[in-house]
Amino acid sequence: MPPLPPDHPSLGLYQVLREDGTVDEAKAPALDDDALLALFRHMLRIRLIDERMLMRQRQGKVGFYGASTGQEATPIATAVNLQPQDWVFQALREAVIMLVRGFPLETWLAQIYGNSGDVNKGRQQPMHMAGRAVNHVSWSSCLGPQLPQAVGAAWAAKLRGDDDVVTVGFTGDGATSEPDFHTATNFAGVAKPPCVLICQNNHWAISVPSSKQTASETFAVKAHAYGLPGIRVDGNDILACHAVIGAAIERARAGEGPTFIEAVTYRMGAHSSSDDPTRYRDEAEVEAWRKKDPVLRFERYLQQRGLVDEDGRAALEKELTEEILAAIRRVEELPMLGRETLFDDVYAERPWHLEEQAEELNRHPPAPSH
Ligand SMILES: Cc1ncc(C[n+]2csc(CCOP(=O)(O)OP(=O)(O)O)c2C)c(N)n1
Repeated sequence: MPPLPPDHPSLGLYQVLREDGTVDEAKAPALDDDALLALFRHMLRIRLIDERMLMRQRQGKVGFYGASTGQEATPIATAVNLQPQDWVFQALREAVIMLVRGFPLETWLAQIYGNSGDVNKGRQQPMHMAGRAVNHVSWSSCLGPQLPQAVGAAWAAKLRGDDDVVTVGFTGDGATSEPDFHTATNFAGVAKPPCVLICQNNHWAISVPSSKQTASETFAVKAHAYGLPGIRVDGNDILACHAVIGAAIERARAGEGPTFIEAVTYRMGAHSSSDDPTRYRDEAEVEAWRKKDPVLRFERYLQQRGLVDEDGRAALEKELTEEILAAIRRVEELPMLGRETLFDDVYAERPWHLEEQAEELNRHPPAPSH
């Protein structure tokens, strides 16, 4: 078989927004000014949430945080292309999708605190969000399962005749080395359910660079071996992400099968609040990627279109910061969950052995709070 041409979608890089903020008009998705401004608002909002929550983690208010800084374009472009009946299976850095789909900020933040405002009742690691109201499934923290889950849910929708449902599953570049990636992509190729699988290639899996993760030229090219289209998109270009992910979702909805997308991006901060990236990566590399910052790049474009100026940005940042700080304040006032809730939701009716354990727990006074 002849080699794939170098401009093949799985080897090239689909880009709409150049780094100077100018646009390739022929490829630009048809978005009006309001839609463009909404994208910018979502991007700035999660950027500010990430900043604030990392501070709260350092202040000892929350135990863990995984920021999406530098990677905002892909999840936001996904979210705005979804319909309410669609399902999302996130990895660590896509929780913003819930917010874009209308999940309340306060309830979202409460998951990070694991307090009584958390719909998961404090049973999940922070940032492993779930929200039934927006069809968003919690990440288990094991790398990989969200892909077979997305493929399986899409296949179930197809078997049930729910023809208008699309599922989206996310993975990092590191998690493509897990068996689940191969199982899911193979199954997607064979069963052709209505799903989109997205790899956020942020170049690092904690301290392991993507160059050590695979000998393939790209991650997208792997999809071809499994019989589905693989497309490589500039993950720091929200217009390119919008066009490519939007088309893949539409394709899935039209019954034309799954797509695998590699979004080429960069984790600008630490892997999580438990990580110190200065131990393993070069500051010059971070600096080079900072110049490709997806928020700044999009802002340059909006400035050129006359949609945002310095004052407008400052006003928006002020408004969003006030919203975020007020939500944080309210969430921090919520009580922690009572320990008796430990036994809730395990069974529809509580069996005798859990009843016994709950009674025994009640006989012991609660530990003093710190
Ligand atoms: C099966 C499994 N192995 C190892 C880990 C530990 N671990 C947590 S995150 C991570 C790196 C993930 O990298 P990547 O998939 O590229 O996603 P990113 O965090 O960069 O978004 C590792 C190795 C894990 N959670 N699960």
